[in-house]
Amino acid sequence: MQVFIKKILNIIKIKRILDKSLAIYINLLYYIHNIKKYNNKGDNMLEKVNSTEDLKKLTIKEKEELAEDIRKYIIEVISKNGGHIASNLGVVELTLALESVFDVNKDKIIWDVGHQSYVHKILNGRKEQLKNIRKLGGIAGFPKTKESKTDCFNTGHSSTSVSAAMGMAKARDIKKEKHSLIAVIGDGALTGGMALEALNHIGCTKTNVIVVLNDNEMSISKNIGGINMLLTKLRARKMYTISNKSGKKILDKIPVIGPFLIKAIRRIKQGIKQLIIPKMFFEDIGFKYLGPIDGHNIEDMELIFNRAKELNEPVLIHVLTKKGKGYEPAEKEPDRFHATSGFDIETGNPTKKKDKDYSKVFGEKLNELAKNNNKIVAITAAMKDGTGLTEFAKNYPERFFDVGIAEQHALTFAAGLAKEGMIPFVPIYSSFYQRAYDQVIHDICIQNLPVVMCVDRAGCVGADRRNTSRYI
Ligand SMILES: Cc1ncc(C[n+]2csc(CCOP(=O)(O)OP(=O)(O)O)c2C)c(N)n1
Repeated sequence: MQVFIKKILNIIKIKRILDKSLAIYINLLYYIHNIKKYNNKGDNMLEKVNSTEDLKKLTIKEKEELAEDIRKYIIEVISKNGGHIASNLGVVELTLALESVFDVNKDKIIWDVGHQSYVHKILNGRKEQLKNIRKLGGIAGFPKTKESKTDCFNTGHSSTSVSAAMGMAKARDIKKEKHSLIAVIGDGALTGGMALEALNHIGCTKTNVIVVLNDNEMSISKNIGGINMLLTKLRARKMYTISNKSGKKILDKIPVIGPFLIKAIRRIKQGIKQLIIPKMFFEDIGFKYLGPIDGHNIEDMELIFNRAKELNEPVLIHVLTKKGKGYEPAEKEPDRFHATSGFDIETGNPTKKKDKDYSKVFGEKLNELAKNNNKIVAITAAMKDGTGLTEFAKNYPERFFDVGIAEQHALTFAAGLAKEGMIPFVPIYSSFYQRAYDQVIHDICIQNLPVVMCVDRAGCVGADRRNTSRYI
């Protein structure tokens, strides 16, 4: 009996020692974690990151800090130089997650329009040069293959990324190479016919391309059209959240087996999600649809991108972001901050008063004419404010049409209106009119239809009118 009691006491002693050791081990882990946190406090993460190799070494927490530093830097620079600020603030986490998972030196990321590529430029050798963005001799505001190997395709005009990615993917397959092709396209750019033509091609050929749909519900102004209606339905679905924060925190505290449990639970959740999401538009045209996912949650995005990387089929990842994220004036007025000249950071007000320009005069005159002639209609391809049609849209909503980023459709649509006796006015920046040459010739000129084509920002334009010159 005595021996038995002794044994029990020994077991209790051993258990106590083990408990104490475990407690010391856990405390030690917390201590190391806190020291790390303390050391990082106040540091500028952006100063430490000079490449995507540096980025890949960071923890999620550090990447979140980096995101904030990048935002501050972009706001500082663009408040002086002007530029596409709202779109860039919206893709900070998205860029960090993409360039953490994919290898920019091997994989190819194509930024549609390319106006949102500042974060990519900062991470890929142009942190300092950003200060000279859009200045003579400075770096461009759009991806430029001449600037960096990591800018793998020049963009500027909307809706080209998916076609280019498809072409590059087919070349990869013919050459028997192995890398990922990623097109990052906004919900605005997705209204462009070319993007839909490319999705159609990829889906039916089952080409391994990843399309990241950056959905912020905005083109330059609020996005419109049937595609937007489809996205609204998809947005209403419960967000695809993988990192359940509270559960994860508890599991994280269990040393050794905790992380394994988290991974296992995530896999199960992903499997279930795939089962319960019914077939939908993108799936019906041949894509695996993943999403919607929070475009400001780096950890969730990394998990999804890693998953997409493993799949050998067309994948569309629906990411929800906020245009202007992190800078209040831009969050409140994302359209004004889509592309801005210099502004005061505190108030968001422009530093220079804007002179009355061509578009304003055009808009005022058209308003006046439309008052006495109800056959006058106005069409824009997602550029209501830029082309001076804001007042017209307010005064004559039934005679105003925003067709999305669809210049070709805008012109043939105008031809149809003109054929039936209306007088359509179509103001489009000269740069984007190029999209509709065939429609101008085939549908309007040859049929001699009275469409008034208003070519804005044409010829050699000054610094105030960057739209024509900036792509050169
Ligand atoms: C063919 C063409 N038409 C018009 C434009 C002008 N434009 C530049 S960005 C943009 C809106 C793009 O919206 P989205 O793709 O949703 O990107 P976001 O800025 O919202 O991130 C437009 C209309 C363009 N670049 N190309």
